[in-house]
Amino acid sequence: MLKSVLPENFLWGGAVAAHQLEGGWNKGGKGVSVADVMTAGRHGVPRQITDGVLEGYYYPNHEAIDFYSRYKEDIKLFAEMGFKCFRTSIAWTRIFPNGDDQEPNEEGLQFYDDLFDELLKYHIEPVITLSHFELPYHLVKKYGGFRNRKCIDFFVKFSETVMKRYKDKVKYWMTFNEINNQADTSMDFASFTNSGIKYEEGENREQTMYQAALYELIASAKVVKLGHEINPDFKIGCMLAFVPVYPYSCHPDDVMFSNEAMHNRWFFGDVHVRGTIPHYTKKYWERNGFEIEYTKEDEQILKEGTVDYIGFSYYMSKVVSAREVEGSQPDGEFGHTIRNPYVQASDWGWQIDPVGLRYSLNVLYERYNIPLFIVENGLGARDVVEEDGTINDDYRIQYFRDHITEMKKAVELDGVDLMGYTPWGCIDLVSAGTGEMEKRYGFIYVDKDNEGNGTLERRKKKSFEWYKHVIETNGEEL
Ligand code: P53
Repeated sequence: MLKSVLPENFLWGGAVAAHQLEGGWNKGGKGVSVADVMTAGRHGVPRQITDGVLEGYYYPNHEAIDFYSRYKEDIKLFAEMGFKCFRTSIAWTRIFPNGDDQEPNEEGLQFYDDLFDELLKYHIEPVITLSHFELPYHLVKKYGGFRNRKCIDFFVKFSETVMKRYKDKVKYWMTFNEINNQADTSMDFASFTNSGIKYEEGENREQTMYQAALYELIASAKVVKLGHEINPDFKIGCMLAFVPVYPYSCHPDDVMFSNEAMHNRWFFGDVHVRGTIPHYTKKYWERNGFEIEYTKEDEQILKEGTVDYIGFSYYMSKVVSAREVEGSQPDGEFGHTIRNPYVQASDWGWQIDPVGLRYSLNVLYERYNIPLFIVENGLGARDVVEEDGTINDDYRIQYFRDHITEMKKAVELDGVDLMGYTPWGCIDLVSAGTGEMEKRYGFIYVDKDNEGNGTLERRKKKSFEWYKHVIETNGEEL
């Protein structure tokens, strides 16, 4: 064995989410989730959210890649790559089809028992997200999603049910996937997928967002506390979408502006890790006259339910300026962003910035000093199947090589405590943002297109053998 920079027990693997690959949307007693009422969009064209499942629309998550019936075959391929862990989520609607049901659905519980057994057969550790854009649609219709405090209890009940059931099979958990996406209130997508919220005409979106987010943070804290009681060995983390925001220039106003912009990320991390609502957020609420409801008891729970580690996704960085400058483009979250001239972007406009990963690992670890886990990273790209059936995704290999190199520097040179690395969409799946199949991330190709045509056949890409070797050498040979 080569001497390596990364710890021996480093969790190499891959990441997915139930709704993006399972399919079987109405099988085994599963209820309708928010993902089941979203149509396909594409770059620049948002996914439509329909009022329930309607005739005449194409819903890409309904079948997805049919992992629901093919998971044994797929896990075998993950095992062949040498995965130490596999990150997926539990579809809430398989367990509580409506979200407010009295009793859980045994068939759904059994499905995940079988899935986890299959992983453990190959010594692959399941890493489980409790809520990954999969809220029961019934909770949207009846309660208005997480704008309603009742959703705290529904989430806690769901989490308690699965944590008890799988307490000897699953050790690593995360509560809410990319909980901070909703900070961008300009997109209907983020509030709907995070919190099951459809904004109403004229409502103060930001106030609603903060209220829902706080309820989720309280729910998360309750689950962390409860989880540790169920099994003291559990490691329970949060999950942040970490998109660092750089200042456009050394103009002090730009530097200050980027600092303020980062509050959209830190708020969520600060509550999860420090257990208190940060001073800048309280001031922001006050200045804007937001009335956010929470009790003394909630504050106590936040303190008692701080997370064990920070799971985060890293795909890109952004650039902001306090002024309109050349190359500014409108951005819902910050008014406008600027195209970074020093980095390339993907076909979907995501700026590829490997150094930004090392930067992110540093700022997160400096701020919080608890273990970090990169639970998503990767390149969404169009792949071509050659005449001979091969898929030569050298661009993807290059992306991973560059990011893993920077990740290793953060560990070796900067001393960051890093638990593992799970590239996103290790098998091609439905894009969350656009609903496309052809925004591919996988080491494994799935024969299916944006309209839903294809055999669903699986095929190894060139990156498959490459990643296998990376794991074999614990990241030494890239
Ligand atoms: P897609 C926005 C920004 C960063 C990550 O995204 C994001 C999003 C939402 O689209 O989502 C995460 O599929 C998310 C996954 C998602 C993945 O990144 O839009 O946790 O569910 O698939 C990639 O290319």
